Amino acid sequence: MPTKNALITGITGQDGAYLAKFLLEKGYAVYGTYRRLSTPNFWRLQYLNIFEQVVLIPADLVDAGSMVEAVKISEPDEIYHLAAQSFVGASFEQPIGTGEITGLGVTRILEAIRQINPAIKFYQASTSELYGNGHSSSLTENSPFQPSSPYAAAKLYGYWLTKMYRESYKFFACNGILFNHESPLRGLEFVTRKISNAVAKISLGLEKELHLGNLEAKRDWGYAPEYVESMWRMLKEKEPDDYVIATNEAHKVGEFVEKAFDSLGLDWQEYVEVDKRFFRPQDVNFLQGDYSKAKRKLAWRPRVKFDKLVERMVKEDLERWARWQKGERFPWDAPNYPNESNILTRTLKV
Ligand code: NAP
Ligand code: F7E
Repeated sequence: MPTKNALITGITGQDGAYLAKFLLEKGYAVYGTYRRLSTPNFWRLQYLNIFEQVVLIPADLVDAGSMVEAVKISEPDEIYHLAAQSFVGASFEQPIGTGEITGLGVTRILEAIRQINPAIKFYQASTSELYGNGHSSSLTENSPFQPSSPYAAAKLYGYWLTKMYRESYKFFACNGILFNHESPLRGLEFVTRKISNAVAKISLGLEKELHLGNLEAKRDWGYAPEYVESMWRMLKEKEPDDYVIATNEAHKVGEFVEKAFDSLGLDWQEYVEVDKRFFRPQDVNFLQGDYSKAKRKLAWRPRVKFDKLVERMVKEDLERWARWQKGERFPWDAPNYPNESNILTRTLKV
């Protein structure tokens, strides 16, 4: 018999799928919200072999009633609020939609909790993007926020609402300020997976070049399966609080590129083109997180660091494309993903 019910919003995303697997292994009954799309997006749950073990509830963050319904149906002890329009680049294209989903969506679920059962523990997926530009040293829970994109501004709203419900209504509500975390389940539009997928295809002769934007930006990249465990640990504490989750190392996008090509014996300079379509109206140049508080209070620390992460992502994409070439078919996003060369947007003009 499961001991507890967990509701994960955004169970079809990278973190949602890993967290679902983690919580199932802990004995939870796992419920997850998903959006109705013209083509279902369950590949990550299938890839992790957990699709049959979770209960799916259709809900959209812009539809308050559907969120209330999800909370009523699942009767959760814990809610992990991961659903969001999570792509920073797209938030410049769709700033209003991003505000509705990534910002106001948080209030919709907090209100559902307040009305149905204020004792539910709540995790909010906050982000290192809150810090924005203007920093050059490792960031802590006390560093100032200066959001530099519509995504970051929407997340800042969600961060404060979470804190506000904690203080006003005594909710057990935590902000996890997670720095970038990646994996073979990462969406293909994010730079790490875009690189690992392209490197794998290039090495097998399936692709000739890779177009990228700002190679100078530095990010603190960790491994997603480890980061979802920190979410659970936060909700296990006696008191609700906010925590930075990071590796305390920053690397340039260019370093990721070089390391990824290098891992398959290729020279990146022969394949990579800098393309102005992939620059943002404003980019965050440096992000590095100090996870001392999480280490001290949650006994959490990162294990997979930069080199291992790059190698792991390239290796898995290479194996997938090799299986694909042999005719094997399995749940996977890459074969259906368009070459970004034919995507035009306001900020990504040719
Ligand atoms: P992700 O892969 O992009 O997943 C986002 C999830 O949100 C997907 O399940 C998506 O559904 C769902 N979603 C999007 N719009 C929705 C809507 N209107 N209604 C309901 N669901 C909606 O993101 P992730 O990398 O797992 O990240 C999880 C959370 O952590 C996000 O809130 C993200 O902003 C935040 N975060 C991520 C990182 C990171 O480095 N990964 C770091 C800090 C914070 P579909 O599958 O239908 O698209
Ligand atoms: O960009 C640069 C880009 O899109 C990383 C989300 O999970 O982490 C993520 O946001 C860097 C940026 O992630 C390309 O300009 C260069 O400097 O992989 P990204 P992100 O913007 O850091 C945070 C913590 C979140 O909360 C978000 O939800 O890479 N870059 N060339 C590129 N980025 C992309 N996507 N594509 C390029 O071609």
